Amino acid sequence: MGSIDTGNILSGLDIASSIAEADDGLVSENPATGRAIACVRRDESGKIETVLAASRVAFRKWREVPAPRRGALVRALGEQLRRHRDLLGTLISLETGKIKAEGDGEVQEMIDIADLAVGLSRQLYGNTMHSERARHRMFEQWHPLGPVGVITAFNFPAAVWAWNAFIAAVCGDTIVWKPSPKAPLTALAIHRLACDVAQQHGAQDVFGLLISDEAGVGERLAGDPRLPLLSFTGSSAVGRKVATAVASRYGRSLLECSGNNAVIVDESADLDLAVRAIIFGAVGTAGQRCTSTRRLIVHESCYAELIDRLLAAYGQVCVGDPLAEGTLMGPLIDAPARAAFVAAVAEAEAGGGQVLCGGKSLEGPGYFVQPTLIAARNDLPVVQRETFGPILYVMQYRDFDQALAMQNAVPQGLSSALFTLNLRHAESFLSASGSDCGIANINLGTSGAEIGGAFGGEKETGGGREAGSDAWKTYMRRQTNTINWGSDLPLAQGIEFTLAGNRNDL
Ligand code: UN1
Repeated sequence: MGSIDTGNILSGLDIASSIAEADDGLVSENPATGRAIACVRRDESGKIETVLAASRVAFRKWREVPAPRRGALVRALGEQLRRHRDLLGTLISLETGKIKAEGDGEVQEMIDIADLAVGLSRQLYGNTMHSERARHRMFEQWHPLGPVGVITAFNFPAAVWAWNAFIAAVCGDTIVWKPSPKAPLTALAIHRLACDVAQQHGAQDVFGLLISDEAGVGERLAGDPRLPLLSFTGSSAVGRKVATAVASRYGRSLLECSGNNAVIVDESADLDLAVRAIIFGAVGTAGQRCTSTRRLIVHESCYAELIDRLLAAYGQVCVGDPLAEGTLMGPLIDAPARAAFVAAVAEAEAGGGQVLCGGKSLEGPGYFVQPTLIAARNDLPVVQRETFGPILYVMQYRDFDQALAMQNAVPQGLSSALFTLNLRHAESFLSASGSDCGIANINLGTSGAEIGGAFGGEKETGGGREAGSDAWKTYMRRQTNTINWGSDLPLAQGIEFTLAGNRNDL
């Protein structure tokens, strides 16, 4: 870590001047050392008003810019991200503790969604329908929605903003971003790049930013009718409050909340594939993805072998400096996250769970813990919850239907995976009575989705869909148009509506 020159990174990303000199700013901490990286100016609560007002003014202009030209701005921003991929990837790694390859991967995810959004800017298609009335034409249009609030979490401090911001921008919306107060430097760096590009395209204030650790800021955004859409990534508990507040003002919310993702391994599975996918899913990002693998449901015939192989693999996971080569797992984000990990292990043990490996937090600076396997029942309360850490609960099953039922028997519904070479199991897993999750994979893990598909999940995950496919529709308002180009006024459903005494020609 000593070899990393933070000053160079901050100046390379042109945010050195945004760092507060005073000590009373928001501290960005390096979770690998527990030490401050820098102190960032907090936005005072008055700034919310300024940012929202500016976003509204910018929206009036931005919505009139042709969509392909809006796409040109996003393309330029994608180019900037390509140029800054290494620096930004390092900053993400430094600030969140994810390993450098994953920090870089997150920037790549931004670049990918930029490419998708640019293409989309020429494809915001509406349907045309055949009218039942003669000389009538009927069609739908998708119009920009307005300023979109985007509240993101620490674990994907960059990519999730890009999923929202790039799609929203080509849709003609402006964006007000409240990043996690645990990753303010990444937010500043991205915002800096975005504002520079927006400025060059005459699109000031399309991208707004609010850096704050006050709980009230999120609530204010949720309650503000100037944000017709609020995209929220975080826990289901907070998501429920956001959804309620937004719904009570007839706003739209896009929720991406907790996951409790399972991998099922059946008796026909290719265990080489399964072991690799499980390790990436459960240990990658120190188990701090919403898509992280949290439960492993294994057929009794291969349970012993798979556990043996996992134990061997877990023993080789190098935990340490996220920026050092060879490290596979960095620290948890902060002391409360580490405490939650320790508490979850204790709760699982108290409930009859058996720690097969790991289970401890590590001494020394930083918030490191051990990658952990626990044999535990699916219905234990701690197994039913999402703990953001590298804990994988393992369990056995006998019949495939039982495995499916176990996989679905949690309150969350984000991601799921089945390892099988059995066609019937695979199709059954993907069928209407199979996995109840927003994401269901065969022979690959629960995490690491590509941006081309719609991303999100059901039940307490919140039902939102971000990124690819037709997720863009959430960022626009649909208008159905009918034009009568004839000289009669026929009514739909063949209704006759004639004034008494008049000729029947209405
Ligand atoms: C998240 O953890 O909030 O599928 C997003 C994945 C990543 C995104 C995770 N592409 O794991």
